Amino acid sequence: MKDGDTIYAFSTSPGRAAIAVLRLSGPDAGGALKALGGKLPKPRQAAVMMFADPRSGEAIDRGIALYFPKPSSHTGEDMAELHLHGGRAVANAALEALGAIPGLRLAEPGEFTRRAFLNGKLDLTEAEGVADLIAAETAAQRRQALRQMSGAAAKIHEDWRRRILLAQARLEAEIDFPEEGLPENLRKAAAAEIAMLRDEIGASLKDKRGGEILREGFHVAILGPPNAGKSSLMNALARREVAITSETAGTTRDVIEVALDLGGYPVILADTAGLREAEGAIEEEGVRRARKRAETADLKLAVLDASKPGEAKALGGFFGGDTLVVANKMDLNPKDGAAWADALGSGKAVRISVKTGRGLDEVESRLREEVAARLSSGNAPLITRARHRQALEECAASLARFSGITAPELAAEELRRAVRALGRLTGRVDVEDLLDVLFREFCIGK
Ligand SMILES: Nc1nc2c(ncn2[C@@H]2O[C@H](COP(=O)(O)OP(=O)(O)OP(=O)(O)O)[C@@H](O)[C@H]2O)c(=O)[nH]1
Ligand SMILES: [Mg+2]
Repeated sequence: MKDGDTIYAFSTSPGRAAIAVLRLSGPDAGGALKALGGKLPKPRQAAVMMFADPRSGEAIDRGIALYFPKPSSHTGEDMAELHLHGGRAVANAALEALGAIPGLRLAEPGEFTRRAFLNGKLDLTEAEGVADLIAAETAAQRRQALRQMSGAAAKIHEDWRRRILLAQARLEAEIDFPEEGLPENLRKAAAAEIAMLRDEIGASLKDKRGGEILREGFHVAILGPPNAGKSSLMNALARREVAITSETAGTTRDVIEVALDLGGYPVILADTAGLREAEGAIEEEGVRRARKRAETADLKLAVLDASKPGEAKALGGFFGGDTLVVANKMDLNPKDGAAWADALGSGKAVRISVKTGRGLDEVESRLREEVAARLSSGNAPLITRARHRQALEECAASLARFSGITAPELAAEELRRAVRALGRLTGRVDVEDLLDVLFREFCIGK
């Protein structure tokens, strides 16, 4: 792979569509567009053109051409766009014609974004924002990705980096010129600045993983005794028959997942096996999986059969915090089962009947509230990936060590480490191993 090559690829998914966009980037992008369209449009102005194969002169399609000379383009290189009709024959003819032009080659997955990154058009978190925006499936995911793509996180990281560098410079002035009578308070100023930064970075780490959960989905595990109506509730919430339900206790064994859009938040519901002393190895494995799911879920949705108060009693110790309790089968006019359900959860249980539909709206709105409370915690979260958290934790740890060190050389070394951790976050340093993995996310339709 050579970065000086001119690359081309469709930016739109393959298959039939009204329009398909073919992009070129590199020194020969303008030349190639001229070869197919006969002329170069004015920079950044759309022009209708007949595109033809330069070898035979045979017409390929009539479409729109755009030309973006460097450096004001997405990649920072000369770029061209051909808006063609989206069909296989047109696409193949255009790709063949471009392939025959010397110096041009098909782009590798993610290569356009990679070039934009290498040319300083976006930092790593902004590039991740682009990938997240393309992958976004709910409104809240879209908002978060758009914010990140627009540089909200990059701006803050860069501000932190600059301030640590300034503190480092102050400290190093003291190390390099100890006898020059530099003001005593240089080190103090550096220490005060770092203390402030520790607070700011510490606050961003205390985000209850909101950004990561929003990106990946909020996991809700449906748990409870066998036959309580867990699978029935999941089907009702999903509005389709995802899981098998039956009057036989122990019907569900595997964990069954379904993705929901709950008021703009992505929620992954997991139905699990009923919790009891299992009958046989398969059910036992199902119960083990249910318990494991309970441990990793962001929220537990406990479903109890309100007509069987004994079951609620037996499960008393299991759920703990982060549990929304639901008392099902209220249509059977239970006596004190619902009261037991109340006792299980921290608040009042939601009384429902999947059979009659009673209370289902309330379950949905309570779920939505729980998710919204976790995911929209005041300030917009900066951290949307484990990679971000790791880098910020390293940075915070270095700053914490800095505050405990008196020898200026060692203190300065901790600041250098902190800067390096932030550099990894934005992609200033140590990115080589990340680039390939990351930019593959931009690969459209492959
Ligand atoms: N009367 C009544 N029956 C219900 C209600 N909800 C579910 N059922 C019935 O209860 C039985 C068990 O429902 P499931 O949804 O399979 O229960 P489950 O909790 O998934 O059971 P396991 O998978 O065996 O743990 C089925 O026969 C359902 O039709 C309800 O609100 N009222
Ligand atoms: Mg079930």
